[in-house]
Amino acid sequence: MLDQPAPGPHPTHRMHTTTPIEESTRAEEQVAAAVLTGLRSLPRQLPPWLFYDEAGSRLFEEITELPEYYLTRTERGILAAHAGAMVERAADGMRLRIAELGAGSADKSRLLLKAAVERQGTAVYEPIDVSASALDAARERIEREIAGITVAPRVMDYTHGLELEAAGHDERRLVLYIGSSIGNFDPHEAAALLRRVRAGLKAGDGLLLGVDLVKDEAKLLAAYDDAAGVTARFNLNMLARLNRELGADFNPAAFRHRAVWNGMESRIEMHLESVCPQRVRVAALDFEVDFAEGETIHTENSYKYTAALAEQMIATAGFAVVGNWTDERRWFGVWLGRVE
Ligand code: AVI
Repeated sequence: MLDQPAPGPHPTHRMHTTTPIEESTRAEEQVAAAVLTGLRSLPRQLPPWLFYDEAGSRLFEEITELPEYYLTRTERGILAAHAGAMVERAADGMRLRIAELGAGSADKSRLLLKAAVERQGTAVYEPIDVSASALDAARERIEREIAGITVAPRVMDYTHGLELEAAGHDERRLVLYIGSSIGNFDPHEAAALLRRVRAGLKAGDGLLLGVDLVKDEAKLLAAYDDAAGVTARFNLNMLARLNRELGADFNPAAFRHRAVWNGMESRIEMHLESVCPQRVRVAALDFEVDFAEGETIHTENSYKYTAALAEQMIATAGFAVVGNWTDERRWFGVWLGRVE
């Protein structure tokens, strides 16, 4: 994966002792299990982490550059304007070491790493991801680009919590969870995930959380249904993945991308809608599924928060809110929570 960690349960919980073959076998089993459960359930659903095969990760990178997808650009602007203040507040007079959930969005985390180096000369960066190859790429890139940063990658499924070596007693750890990835979990799961992260930290450590905020419905819908059709390709790519990995016979032309604003739940939903009645076979699962015309497979939720609800989530997870930065339009928020 590139910029974003796969939301939801990860396909593998990598242990340092497993071989690459064992890992890929386990990943295949987890894909099979998720697809069977999701296509059996009504309404049909597939988990969003299935988006991020190689092609899907590339498409997601393309999404982040789209004119309609304001999230990445807006968060980057907030970090560019306030990275120094964020680092200073998080460090609170101590040295800072920076961990990141996900292998590191090149340019956004770089702003914070540079600010840390400017402040204290050197800093340790711990990207955390299930993908060892994504971590290798992040290490190579960051060490080449930012003098003074030592990258210490951690292969781990952070959705199960953090197991990090204790920071020095003159140090504080700041965990970055940016990019609005938290929005891909339902609010209960999101608070539980942050609570597990909190359990792996000590008093004084921090969480820097990027959250997409509720706004005009048309703006939200455009961000998830762009004119160039990149998000549609990203959504439909999931079917191509199942054809390749599970010998399914989805005809991607017989499904269309749909983005819907669900105001009651405060979330954008992504669906794949069957354009005709059809039967799909998934050979590896020896399983067939019928779709009526108009029936959908629900592939993703992207929750949008009010500032008050974002702060409530952070507080529920056991952090004191000690900083908040936003953009002029208040479209995106970055919060700093501290373990007390
Ligand atoms: C990764 N995540 C924060 C993205 C989002 O906006 O929910 C995934 C995405 N789905 C469609 N476009 C982008």
